[in-house]
Amino acid sequence: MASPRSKAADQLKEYATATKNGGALTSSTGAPIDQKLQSMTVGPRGPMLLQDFAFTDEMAHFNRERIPERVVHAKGGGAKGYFEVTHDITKYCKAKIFEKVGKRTPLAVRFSTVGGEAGSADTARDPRGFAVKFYTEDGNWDLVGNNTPIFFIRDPIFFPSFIHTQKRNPQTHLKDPDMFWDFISLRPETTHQVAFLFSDRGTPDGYRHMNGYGSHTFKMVNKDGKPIYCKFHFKCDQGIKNLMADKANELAGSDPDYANRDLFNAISEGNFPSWTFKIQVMTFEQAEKLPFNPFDLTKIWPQADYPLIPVGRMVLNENPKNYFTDVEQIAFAPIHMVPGIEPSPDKMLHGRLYSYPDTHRHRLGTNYMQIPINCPYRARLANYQRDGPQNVTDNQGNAPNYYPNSFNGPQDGDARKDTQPDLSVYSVSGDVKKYSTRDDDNYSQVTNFWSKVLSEPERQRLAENIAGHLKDAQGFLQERTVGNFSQVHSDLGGRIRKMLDDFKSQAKM
Ligand code: HDE
Repeated sequence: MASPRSKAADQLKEYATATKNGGALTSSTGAPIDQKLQSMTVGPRGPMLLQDFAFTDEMAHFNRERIPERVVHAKGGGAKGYFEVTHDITKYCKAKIFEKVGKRTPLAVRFSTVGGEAGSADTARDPRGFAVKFYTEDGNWDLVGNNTPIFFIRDPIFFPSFIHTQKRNPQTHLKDPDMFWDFISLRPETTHQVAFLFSDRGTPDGYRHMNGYGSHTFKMVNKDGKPIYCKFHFKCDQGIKNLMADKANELAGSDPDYANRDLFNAISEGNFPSWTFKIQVMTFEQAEKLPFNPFDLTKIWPQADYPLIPVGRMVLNENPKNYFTDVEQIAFAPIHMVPGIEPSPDKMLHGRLYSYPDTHRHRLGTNYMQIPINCPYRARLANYQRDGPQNVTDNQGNAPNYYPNSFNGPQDGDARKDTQPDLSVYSVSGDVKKYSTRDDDNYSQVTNFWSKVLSEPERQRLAENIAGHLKDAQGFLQERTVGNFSQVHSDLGGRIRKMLDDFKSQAKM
């Protein structure tokens, strides 16, 4: 029996059925091309003529086809859909997206792995990116999160080094367990996220069976200008499903595009994945009294104290028409916020507020916001930015290009006497210095994860997954790492040490 073909496998067949006749082939100038099956030569054996524009036009474009891949999150897949409000949270937030129950806002998402290159396997043990762009009437709001509520580090100054340790050794160009475990064990704030990563949730079964988290603490502001801290959660309606380590490894060889294929097929078959969107909130007074730093990205807010509040639903019901335009060129940035959503003081978030638009200007160019998938098409765009490479708009026509001006150019809220300021007002104080956060309680939430969240088989798999990777690092790194995990729980440290010892005795046999 022939194997059943999926929607993804039949993409070209479906195009042919829908299109019937592709029309005349043209050059990039729109001129019809007479012959595309042979180049133009003097005599049948060559040489070629430079006047063959059908050749030079295409070849020159081909030579420039690649743009830089994302420095992290290079491999990914995307989709489009909508957000629908199911519960009223206007007492917390004035953002237009939450205006009223039943309101729908279009969106685009990109899911990704983190460390691998654009062609790497979807089933790698790695966090998954979970980035959402909401096209609101007040501009685009990007919630650029992961499938984990926490992260490896709590100070952005470590990010480039941390990522280097997840990538390739500068000489061998190989993934290097020494680099990985050296950094992890030198910086014990990584322990929480590493425990999550080596648990079953480190290898989700595709992109449809995982939660998403805004991860950082953000601020929501209501129409009276009152702010409240918040966290964002996308709870997966399909149910959580993870791949066991053996299966994930097998798929890495047999179907490295497993997650992308799964997402594309599910959406084309009308099996639309959805997530329930919830928030946690914390008042400024509660934040003051919290025994730990509420802006520390290596920690969660306990749900018993800060319960999840339902808000809405995200549905993905449309595949990208073109991968490059809709997924490769999509440019998310945590600083793409809208009135009603603001940053908290989280320094990791602040590092990211700078980093993303900067990398987009390198990867996509100065005018990356004009690319259709990034353009805030539901808002009215009016500013004093002009020109730049690859400007493809009307460049705001004949409107004045400086501000302030006396000639009716677009005005800011103050000049318009807008009584609803976009931003909340808050005050901070403190001594300017570089504060070390190395010892800000790296273990107690991980102990809770080990003792109260994981079942016994899950605990055993966590220890096995760690030991199976750590065994390839040098002895002193193994020791330091076991030391850190022993601070989570002596049982976790003990199990890893025992497994490492077993590996050593097996190697001697
Ligand atoms: Fe990112 N991250 N990141 N990150 N991140 C990027 O932006 C960065 C962090 C996340 O599908 C880059 O466009 C810094 C946390 C996702 O296009 C870059 C820091 C979280 C994606 C960048 C972090 C994320 C990225 C690379 C520490 C979850 C993919 C290409 C301060 C809450 C988005 C790009 C997509 C991508 C920087 C940490 C999520 C370099 C500096 C924490 C989902 O700008």
